[in-house]
Amino acid sequence: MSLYDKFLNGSVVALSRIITHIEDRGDGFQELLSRLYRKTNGIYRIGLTGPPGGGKSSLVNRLGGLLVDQGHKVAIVCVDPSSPFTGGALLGDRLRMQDIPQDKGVFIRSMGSRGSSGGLALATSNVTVALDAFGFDTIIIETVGVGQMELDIIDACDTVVVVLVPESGDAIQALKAGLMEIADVFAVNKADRSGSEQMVYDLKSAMNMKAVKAAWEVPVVPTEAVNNKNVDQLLVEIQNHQNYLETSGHLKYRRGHQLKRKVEQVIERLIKGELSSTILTDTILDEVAAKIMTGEDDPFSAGQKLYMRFKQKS
Ligand SMILES: Nc1nc2c(ncn2[C@@H]2O[C@H](COP(=O)(O)OP(=O)(O)O)[C@@H](O)[C@H]2O)c(=O)[nH]1
Ligand SMILES: [Mg+2]
Repeated sequence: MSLYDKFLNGSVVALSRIITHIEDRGDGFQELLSRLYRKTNGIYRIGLTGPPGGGKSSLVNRLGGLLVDQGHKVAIVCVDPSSPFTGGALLGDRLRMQDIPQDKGVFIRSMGSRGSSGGLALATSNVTVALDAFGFDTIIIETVGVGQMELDIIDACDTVVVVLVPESGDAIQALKAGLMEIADVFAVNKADRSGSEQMVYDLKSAMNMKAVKAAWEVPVVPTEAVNNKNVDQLLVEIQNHQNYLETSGHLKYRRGHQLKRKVEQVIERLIKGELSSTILTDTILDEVAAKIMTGEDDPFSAGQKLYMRFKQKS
């Protein structure tokens, strides 16, 4: 039986191997993705982001358990751009997620920077295609919210949960990182700590100050992931948002936007690959830089000439 047939038969081992193959951009992975894409059912994507240490993994763990109890087939993907590790969940996350029993069928995968240089967002959405085709109906994507790359990943989610903690400066940091704009739901985790009520109040005020009132009012939910307090309420708000997306027609709009981005990313990646195998090789670039240094050439006309060479070849 081929790997693909085993995958179709529900083998988790085959799923893992297919994901690795996609991440490594192994032979024929594009064709494989096309085939898988035709098997997808529109998996619901929940994204959790926020500063490190806020309790995202702990919340994901609880949310995953609650979703399974509701009868969902859940996959969890932890994206850590700073980590070179790919594959099984990172040790720390695995410990925090250990109370999701394996027999509950939650699939956990972590993704690091390995094998997806410059394309972690694309790699994540490719992995989502495989999970969707496999039959999961809900995916939770956790990523640290600090940079553009992470925002790109979160941009591909249907419901975005921004996780903050009641610490001075956390809200400001979130504002700076552009997390306020992308939040569909706020979780103020570590609500057992002082200052959480103030934080909830501040976030609600900030949301109310928005110039344009949106049809969806962003809820702010205090949670205690460690004590499993109010995480069910967080899930209620996530699912309210899901209902809102479906009934308002926004889901179709978001998915359309995501697909446009996806096609863009596929093309960008193809062109980038072609560039680095034709005109952007180390040898060529070394040569050009040397010429610029001796004054024989300048970066602008050198770039233009290389570009013309590339166009003639393609
Ligand atoms: N006091 C308190 N600690 C928490 C809570 N939730 C998570 N933590 C702890 O915060 C630390 C970071 O949690 P983690 O889930 O790894 O955060 P992440 O980096 O955002 O994924 C861990 O030591 C957790 O046990 C909470 O509600 N209250
Ligand atoms: Mg984490």
